[in-house]
Amino acid sequence: MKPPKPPAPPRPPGMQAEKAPPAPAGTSLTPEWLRWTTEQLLRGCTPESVLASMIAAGLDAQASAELIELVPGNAVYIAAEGRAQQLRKLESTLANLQLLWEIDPMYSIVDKRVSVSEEEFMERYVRGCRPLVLTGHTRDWPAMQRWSPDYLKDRFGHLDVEVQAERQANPRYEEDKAAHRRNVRLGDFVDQVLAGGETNDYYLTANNEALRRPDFAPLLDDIGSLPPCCIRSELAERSSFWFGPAGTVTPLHHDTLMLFHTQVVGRKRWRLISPLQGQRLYNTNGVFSPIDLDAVDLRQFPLFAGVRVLEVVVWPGETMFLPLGWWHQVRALDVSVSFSYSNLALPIPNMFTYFDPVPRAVPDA
Ligand SMILES: O=C(O)CCC(=O)C(=O)O
Repeated sequence: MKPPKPPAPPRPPGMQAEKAPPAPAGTSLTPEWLRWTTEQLLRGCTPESVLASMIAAGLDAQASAELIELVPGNAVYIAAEGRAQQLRKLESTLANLQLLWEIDPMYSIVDKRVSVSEEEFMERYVRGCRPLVLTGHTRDWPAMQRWSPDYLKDRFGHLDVEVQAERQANPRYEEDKAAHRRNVRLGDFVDQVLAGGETNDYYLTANNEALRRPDFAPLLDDIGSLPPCCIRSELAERSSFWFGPAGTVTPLHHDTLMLFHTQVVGRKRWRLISPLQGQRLYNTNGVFSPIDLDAVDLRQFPLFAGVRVLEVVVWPGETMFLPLGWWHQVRALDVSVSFSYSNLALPIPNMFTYFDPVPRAVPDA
């Protein structure tokens, strides 16, 4: 029997328009304003709040009101509204799934386990999409005894490596990482890290391809037992080496695959947010969120209110497992050497595609 048609879903109540950028007196309603207005209405903001924002920005009240009335009749708007409604439905499903996850009283605790079987790993952590810290499998790693900064300098100090530099001059240092690339002697970089104290200014991150180079290959011989489901023959291809001072911060982002990240020297604090809450993280550029979990501005990012952030400190010898799509912001608490790898054998490809959301540029005044 055909079920009765449910009533049209209500728009999210009280959705307020964003603050519009200031416009000098006499500014006309450029195509950028048309885009801004359309976007606010598609987000479900009330026409009144859109108008109030435009007037507050210095635009003519009559012209703004006319534009707001005109936009919903536009064929492109009508097409986009259908997609926006689908998106809201998806977001509401994800939000409810998240609430189901949060019913678990242990939701906020990141498990630390000495070891897990492949079956349990696959069931509870991969399919269950839960982060995990493994504490036992590195006991046989020669790296744990060897990879001090001094050893790296003695053994590989003459080699060039790519690092990120001058990060503190640019709040978007990861998004603009190409501009921060520098080639330096590893020995000089070790000296800089050991002498420089706590800073986020320089960091040898996974973007370096060191482990793909034959001269760094001996490092891979120092890796012993691997966590469950890892394919050893793919280790060289799918691993990265990290080295930096205390104080480095990798901003809030998600990866496009699942991976392990082992601390060899020093501790890192990981903050983690469920992929089901991604729609509250204002992701408009690639895999990044503009939110800094060390200083969240709820006036700028009101949707973030109530987002659950998990936190765990990963110690030397411990390995973080990052399941599909989990957002993370990572701070080194000490001088840190780490090793990450994504050589997992999974029933699905270890890679998900994502589309860059369109950057929400503000209109030019
Ligand atoms: O250790 C870091 O600074 C960031 C680690 C990270 O984001 C990763 O391995 O995906």
